[in-house]
Amino acid sequence: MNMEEEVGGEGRAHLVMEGTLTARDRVGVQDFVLLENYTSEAAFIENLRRRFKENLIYTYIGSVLVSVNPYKELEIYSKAHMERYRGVSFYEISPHIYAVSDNTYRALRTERKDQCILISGESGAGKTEASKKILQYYSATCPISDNMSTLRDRLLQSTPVLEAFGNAKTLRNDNSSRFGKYMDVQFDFRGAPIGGHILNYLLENTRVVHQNHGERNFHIFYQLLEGGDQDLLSKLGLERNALKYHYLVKGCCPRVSSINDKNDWRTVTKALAVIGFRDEEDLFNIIASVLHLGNIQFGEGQDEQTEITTETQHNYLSKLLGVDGVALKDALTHKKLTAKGEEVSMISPLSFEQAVAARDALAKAVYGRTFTWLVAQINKSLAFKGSSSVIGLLDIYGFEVFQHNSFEQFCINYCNEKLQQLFIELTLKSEQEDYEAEGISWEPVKYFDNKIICDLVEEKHKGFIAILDEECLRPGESNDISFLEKLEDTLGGHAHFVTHKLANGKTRKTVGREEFRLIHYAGEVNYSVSGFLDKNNDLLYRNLKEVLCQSDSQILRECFQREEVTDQKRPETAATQFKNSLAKLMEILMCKEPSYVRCIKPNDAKQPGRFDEALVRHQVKYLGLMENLRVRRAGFAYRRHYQAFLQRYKCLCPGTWPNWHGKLADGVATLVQHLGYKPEEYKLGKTKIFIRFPKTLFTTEDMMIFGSVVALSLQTSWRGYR
Ligand code: AD9
Ligand code: MG
Repeated sequence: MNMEEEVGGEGRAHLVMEGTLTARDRVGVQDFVLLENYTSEAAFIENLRRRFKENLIYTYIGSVLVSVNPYKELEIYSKAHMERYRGVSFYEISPHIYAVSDNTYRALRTERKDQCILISGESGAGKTEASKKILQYYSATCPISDNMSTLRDRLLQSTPVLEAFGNAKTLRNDNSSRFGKYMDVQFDFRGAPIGGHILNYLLENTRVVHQNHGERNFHIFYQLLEGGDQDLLSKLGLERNALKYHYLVKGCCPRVSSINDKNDWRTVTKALAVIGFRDEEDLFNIIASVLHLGNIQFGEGQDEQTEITTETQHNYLSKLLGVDGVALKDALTHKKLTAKGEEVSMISPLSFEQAVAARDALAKAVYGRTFTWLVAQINKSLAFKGSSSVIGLLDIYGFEVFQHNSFEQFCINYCNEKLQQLFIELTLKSEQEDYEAEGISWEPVKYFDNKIICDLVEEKHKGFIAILDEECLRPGESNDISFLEKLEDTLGGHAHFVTHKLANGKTRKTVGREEFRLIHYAGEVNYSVSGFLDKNNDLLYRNLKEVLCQSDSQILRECFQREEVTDQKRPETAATQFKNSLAKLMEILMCKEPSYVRCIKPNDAKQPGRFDEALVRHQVKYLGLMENLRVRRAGFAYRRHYQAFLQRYKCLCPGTWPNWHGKLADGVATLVQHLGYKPEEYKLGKTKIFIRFPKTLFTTEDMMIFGSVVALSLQTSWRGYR
């Protein structure tokens, strides 16, 4: 039983109880801005720990929700809980993901401004679960427009489909999202969901051909093999045994105890039907073709040329891809050399290693593009054209710092720099606007503006990505090390870029010779430069693209379009594509009112009840939570509308009790004078009182609790807290 139930299941009572000293000692404060020692990381973590032990997994920093993964089912997501949060003011009731959902929805309705909820945190922290809970909340509590119940089902069913194709078992999470996701939910003028749109980011498609020990490929492969009926498998030339497929055995764990692939297959095929999917056969052909591709082997043939030695696999492969077998064979073992700007020149045979790389590049491209195609199909089925207001949900990878960091971590951490910038701009801006609107003078907050790091990465011509792209333009002449040297030449001396070379000619021991370090807003990260060029380049040979754009498969023809082959322009590099899609995302988010959910993983063992302080401290740092709190506390800890403040505390002052008939501002002034507030403790704005220190509020709150007015106070409302 958690604290809420202990105090009678009434959130308001819970808050009041949390206001008392004894309860506060036990369950901590429900809003970090109430911490006396708000600059202390230790106090912050202790507050999280206390609450976690009491199953209170949610805590606020102002309006930011911090969520700690309980790794067990808590009885806090029922329909009754949803009802409890519906239409209730944010601070009136204990922190919850439903409070954020509801508050965002009401802001959309009343302020008529598009909203977004940004969910971040490291792998396994609970981002995807949080976003599902938000969607469930909306689908359970929002009105339904005429004929729109199917839309609601489609919105919900898009999740299992995307998870099947985009999630995988990793060491950190049995259901890890291997792509970033931004989803718009559209609402009509009555507040009913009427449409949706999904943007996907940076699918980790190297997983298609390689998995680390203890990890799996994307779920869909195992689901198909376990759940697909025998007729289907025979048609696809597949055996019901994951161990037979090279692409599925690299991580040595085809089965996972927490996953039931057979059941999940049923869920996914049903979900595809709900979404109105008609190309299932084509889609499963492609999934099967990737498995056959993995089993294609090469050997040495006549004239010492590389050739395919697995004829049966090749036959299945060309049939499933809907392409000419001879042409495919040719394209897997040869490459077309094109002189600058001209059409064909020479066909050159590939070495064994090159053929293996070409095969893997094809598998990654086929899978990756099919995933993007799938997102486009879901979007078609959710599409609504007409005027609507929008709540966006962003479920995207948090800051990543591993023992070994590479191109993927670089992209992810760059993304987090951009989100931090957005946070600073939007939060500080709205704080400032609030003070200005209320006519309150205040000291501007000093904070670290990470624009300098974003510029370092994305500046035209001399930024990190520009240098990387330039090196990719010199195939044969450049490699990862020459790229590192170029970085040193251009960025050396920048306050946020470091290599092993010190200015005095000596060597820095903490950065390897093939590494560089970026000093991110959240801390330092060393990246190994190895693989940067390959990962940034589009490695799929042109002749393979040519074969695929002539496929019989409708899906593949949409994924590999003729213009790509005929167009002489170089395709955009991975980093530039990512940079551009992030810029678009920032534009989308910038014009919305943001809410934040910061997720924390309490232990690496995925176990309930365990709170590993060192691990949590690491995340508090990389999520920038202390900085969040500092910004939030820089001005005034609390602000409340006069009416709400008077309503709650008027009983503490004979001058305002039982009713104040004059101006609200005068009533509040009378009240705080009576309570002995010192001038430096508060300010009176146009419509709100601003309280600088939490202690002031606690003292007042304690007077309410310990005085003879408990019963009365429980009936009064606590609205308009901010
Ligand atoms: V990743 O970056 O996609 O690898 P997420 O998305 O942050 O990661 P996810 O939401 O998938 O993590 O949560 C991981 C697991 O933690 C889930 O599969 C659940 O088993 C567990 N979890 C997360 N949140 C909750 C919760 N609120 N209640 C119960 C939870 N279990
Ligand atoms: Mg996830």
